[in-house]
This record gives sequence, structure tokens and C-alpha cells, in this order.
Amino acid sequence: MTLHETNHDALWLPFTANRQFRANPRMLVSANGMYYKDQTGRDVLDGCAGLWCVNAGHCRPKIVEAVQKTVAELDFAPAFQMAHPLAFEAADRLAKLAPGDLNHVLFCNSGSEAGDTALKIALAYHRLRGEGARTRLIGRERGYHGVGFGGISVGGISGNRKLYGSLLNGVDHLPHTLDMRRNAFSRGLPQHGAELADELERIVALHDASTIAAVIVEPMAGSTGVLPPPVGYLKRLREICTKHGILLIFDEVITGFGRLGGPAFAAEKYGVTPDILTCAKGLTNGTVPMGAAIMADHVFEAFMQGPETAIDLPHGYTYTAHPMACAAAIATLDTYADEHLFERAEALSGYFEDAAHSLKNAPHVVDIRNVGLVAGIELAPRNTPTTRAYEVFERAFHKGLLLRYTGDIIAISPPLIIEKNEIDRIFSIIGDILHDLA
Ligand code: PXG
Repeated sequence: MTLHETNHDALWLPFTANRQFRANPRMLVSANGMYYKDQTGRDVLDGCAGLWCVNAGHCRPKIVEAVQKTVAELDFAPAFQMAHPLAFEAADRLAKLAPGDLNHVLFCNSGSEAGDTALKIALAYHRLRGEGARTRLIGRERGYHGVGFGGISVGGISGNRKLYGSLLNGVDHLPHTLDMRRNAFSRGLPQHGAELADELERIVALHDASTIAAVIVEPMAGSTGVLPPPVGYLKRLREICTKHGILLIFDEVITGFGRLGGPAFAAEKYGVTPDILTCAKGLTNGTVPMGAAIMADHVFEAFMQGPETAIDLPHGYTYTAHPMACAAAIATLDTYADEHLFERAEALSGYFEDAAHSLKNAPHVVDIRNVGLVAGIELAPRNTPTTRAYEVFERAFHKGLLLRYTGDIIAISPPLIIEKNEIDRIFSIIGDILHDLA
């Protein structure tokens, strides 16, 4: 069936203006390396690694072959009271990549599931240790932890919450860390704002530490427009959590797998180890859906105290540690290592930063934020917010560049295999569009 014969009404696209989209669909049909091809055969430079996930670039042979081989060999294996060798290998590889004593991996199928898994483990951890009153979960304004009920409850995006009823109760939020008055056009981590972590002390004073299970934050908020943490902020958050016996969860769904340059995870880059770390996206280079929650020793051990014959965690999914996902994860981690892609991201980050900040004086730009191979360009909103950034996104696609936008912020997060001339192209296309834009 050709695209013309297909009834476009059947597919409901998520996080999309469906009626607007159907009038003028943007369709991708294949991908290789840094490029997609659209339905007209045009190359589209991938400026956002798909959806922040294709860190090694598209259709990498080692990953494709591993998935193909596995699907023909072991299409499915149950994960409850059963396992398969690739599951153990993938978990071991991931635990070795994670910093500190983050040694115990539970697999799931997405970042949303990873977030809800981490929150459930935090609640159960306290209960098993005799502190069952610790039920409060603390998120952060402008936080994104996926779309499960747990994730939207601790998440800090009103648009993702307001339609869905009362959500989890007993949730509070830290303030977000964006401060354009003091930090606009910071390069890398902003200097001001570490003291915003002290707001956790205020929340503890209000509710009492004995009622708080966990704090969950993205080390760098991605979806709400690239908000790198102020210098010292994450360390301060860690200290306050430790002082009060509160578990710290880092959601590294976007920041993981070299996105910020250097080590695999932001936790290691900033020298702050959480009690639970969640990841997804780059774990399989986007090829097969997979997420994971990685627990520190003390968290895992709390679940290993009951009778040996009792199930220690009543949680998991039919597709936990799916063979194809495990094969993809192993081959992805091999590809990252073989090609030194995290180091590459670090080495390119200065060039990328200069290119991003070259748009400082372009029309409409009110802030540029960056770290590693991520940049956010914030535009002054029109009377109808988000329309300006949407227009940049749409015009860029027609000029052969895929971007993301959120609110009036354009997000750039290319695969880590990007070349300097492609970095130049991304920012020169954006610059041209901004000059043409009302
Ligand atoms: N946590 C974080 C920090 C995320 O960024 C999720 C959890 C949820 O992951 P799943 O796999 O359930 O979607 C995410 C997802 C965007 C964009 O353009 C970001 C995400 C997803 C789609 C679009 O900002 N992040």
C-alpha cells in the first residue's frame, strides 16, 4: 500500500498536533549514520539523535546484526523465574559502566517504566527496613520522568499533569534551576544557583524527613529545554539526602551514554553517586525499546533479607530483559567503547559550544545553554507561545535538519559521531531561519 492509499486517521501520534500534522505530514523512511531520508528521498541531518537516543548514529552494523541474529535464535524468553545469558551479560556490562556501587540492574522497556520502577523500589526499600512512613516523593519543577502515573506525579510539567486527575498524593517539588537573570548565556554549568538545593531542607522541615522516601531529578533537565545544573547543586542535593536518609534517584534517560561528554553518566561526570540511577534511550541506541533502573548495593541488599524462597520484588514486565533488547544493549555498549564515542563527545564539546553560542546575537534569542553535545536555544515567545520555536523546527525540517523544540526552546542533541562540518551546518541553518523569522 502506498502512503496515498493509507488511511491516515488510524494512527494517533503522541505529543503531536495531529490535525496540523495530517495536513502536512513529515515522514521518515530510512536512516544511516547522521542522516534520515524522508519520503521524498531527501537527506535530513539528525540534530537530535532521533529523540535523544541514537547516540552512536543510525543503523550501526554491529547493533543491527546482533538484533537480527538474536531474533532468529531466541525470539523471547520469560524473565520471571527464568533468564537467558544475554540478560546477565547486558546487566553486567551496564553495572560496570555505572559509577560507584550502582551494581544491580532491573530492566524494563522505556524511560517511563524505569522512573516508575525506581520510585516503587524507593518506597519498598524504606518499608522493608521498617520505615514504612517514608512515602513522600520529591520531584522538581520542569522535571520530566516519562508519562506513567509515578513519572507525571513527580514530574514538573503542568501540561503533562493537568488532564490526569489527582495523581500520586504525597508528592512535593523542588524549584527548577533555570535563572536567566543571573545565568543567561552561560557556557557549560551555570555559576549561580547551588543554593536552590537547600530548598530540600525547607521541604524536609515542612514534612519531616521520616515521611520522605526519595528525591528524583534529572542531573540536567532535558525535555523542558536543556537546564544544566548550577555548579555545586547536585553535590548539595546528595549531602542533604544523605543527612536525612532520603534516597537520591538520578534520571539519566537523556544524560546517560556520553551525552554530556566524558564518562557514561552525569553521576560520574559531576562526582555525585545516587542511590538509584535510571536510563533508557541510548542504552540500545534507540534500536529496541529498553530501560533500566540501577540500584546501589545497600538498596539491593534491603530486598535480600527475607526467606530465600520468597519473591523479593513483586515488579517486572513481560518484556523485561527481552533477548533482542539485551543483544542491542551489548552491541551498543561495544560500539560506544570501540569508537570511544563518550570521549569523542567530550573532545567535540568545545567546538559545539562555540558554534551554539555564535547565535547569541541572532534575532529572538534570549538564552543559549549547553553542556557536552546538548544545546538549548531559548527564543522570546510571540503572543502565542511555542509558535516561534515550532516554526524553526518546521522550517529546519524543510531545509534538511531535524531538531526538537519544547515551549520556545530549540533543543540540539546530535549523535555523538557528528563531524565538525555537520555541527557548523546545524547552527548555520538555525541562524538563517532566525534571521528570516518574524
Ligand atoms: N526521563 C527522562 C529524563 C526523559 O527525558 C523519560 C524519562 C521517559 O522515557 P520514555 O522512554 O518512556 O519516553 C524521558 C523521555 C523531547 C523528548 O524531545 C524527551 C523524551 C521523550 C520524547 C521526547 O524532549 N524524554
